[in-house]
Amino acid sequence: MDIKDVVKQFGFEGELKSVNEFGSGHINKTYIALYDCNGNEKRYVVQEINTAVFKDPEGLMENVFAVTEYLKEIIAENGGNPERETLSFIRTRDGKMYYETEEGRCFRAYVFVENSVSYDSADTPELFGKSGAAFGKFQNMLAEFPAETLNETIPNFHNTAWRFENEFLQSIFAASNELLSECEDDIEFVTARRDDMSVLSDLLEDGKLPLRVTHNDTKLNNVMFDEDTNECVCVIDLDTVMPGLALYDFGDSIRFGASTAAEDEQNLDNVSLDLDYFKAYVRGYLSEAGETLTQEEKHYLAFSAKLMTLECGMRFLTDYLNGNIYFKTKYDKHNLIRARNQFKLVEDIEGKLDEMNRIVRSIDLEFKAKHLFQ
Ligand code: ADP
Ligand code: GN1
Ligand code: MG
Repeated sequence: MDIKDVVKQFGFEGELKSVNEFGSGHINKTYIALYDCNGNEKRYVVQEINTAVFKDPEGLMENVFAVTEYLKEIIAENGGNPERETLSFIRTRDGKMYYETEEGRCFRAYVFVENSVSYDSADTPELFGKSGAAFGKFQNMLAEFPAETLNETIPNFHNTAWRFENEFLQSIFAASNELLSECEDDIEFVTARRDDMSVLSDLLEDGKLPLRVTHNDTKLNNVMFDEDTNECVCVIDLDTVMPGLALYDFGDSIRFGASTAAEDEQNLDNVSLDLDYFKAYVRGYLSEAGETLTQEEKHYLAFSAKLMTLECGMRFLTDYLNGNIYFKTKYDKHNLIRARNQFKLVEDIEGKLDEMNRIVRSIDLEFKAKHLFQ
């Protein structure tokens, strides 16, 4: 079905001018639909949900509608602009949360956040720090949301040990000898870090870390910034909002945004963890979430950056061994390049963990001291 016919299924105002593909996500397909509305340009975002990854689109849309409605109330109570500071989903003409074509393809639509941009990398630590504050605030706003009412759209999403046992090892068993010999060192790299994988899930199971409503995909390009002021406008890409650990969100942000290189940079000499970016993110994040987080959570912030990077690298490697069936790729070895990039970052983080822990402790103490004297 043509994308123009899909777009017409939603209750958009005006006359359709164009539909163009947009964004750099690895899973869904995003389009911007441009409308002429009495001489004014109006844009809408239409996305095709990747149903191979999100097998329950109904459950996914229930989550995003529930979370965005909840956020809108909090934003309005605090004097903010609910239409701009969270996503606004638009139903189909017949009132459904998403449109399903006869072939079973699923599309949903939301209001385009005008005058905003997303970044694949931050030019300055300050900008990255603002995304930390945005995700910290997002976490706080959802602190009282009844997590048990959310559908677990992808079970075990950040359960690294589960992914190792059930996905990574399976991909090794099924891979050809040729692939296995090409990836021998990479497989060894992951396996050598097996003990790290269950650290957070064990703490959760033992009740030492609280279950929270989390975003689970906290890449920098999932925050929209105001084009004029460069202040954060809203957090987007809510498909993976589920019960989880605050540490998943913190760690994944660092993995993506505090690296000195893009996720698929091939020259590994360019890949390392920038401590200034890390520091700025910790400051932004704790400025919003510092009072909500437990000491145990803060204790594992730096470690979570290592674990989320290892997990993501392992997922890229798994997909490479499986024949590239999950993440969008642009060339044959794209997933292998991404995996090696993440492993280089893991190694670098390992060498910097003590310093990262010192940074977290000192910023936390600084905020605590400020509160004492307020
Ligand atoms: P993906 O799952 O593919 O990452 P996203 O929901 O993050 O999809 O959307 C991809 C990109 O589209 C974002 O990085 C952002 O630049 C843009 N985008 C998404 N939603 C909006 C919106 N409501 N307003 C403006 N731009 C948006
Ligand atoms: C995917 O869709 P996107 O690009 O925001 C993936 C994340 C990975 C990320 C790696 C549902 O996110 O988990 O961390 O790629 N999303 C899903 O860049 O698997
Ligand atoms: Mg995204």
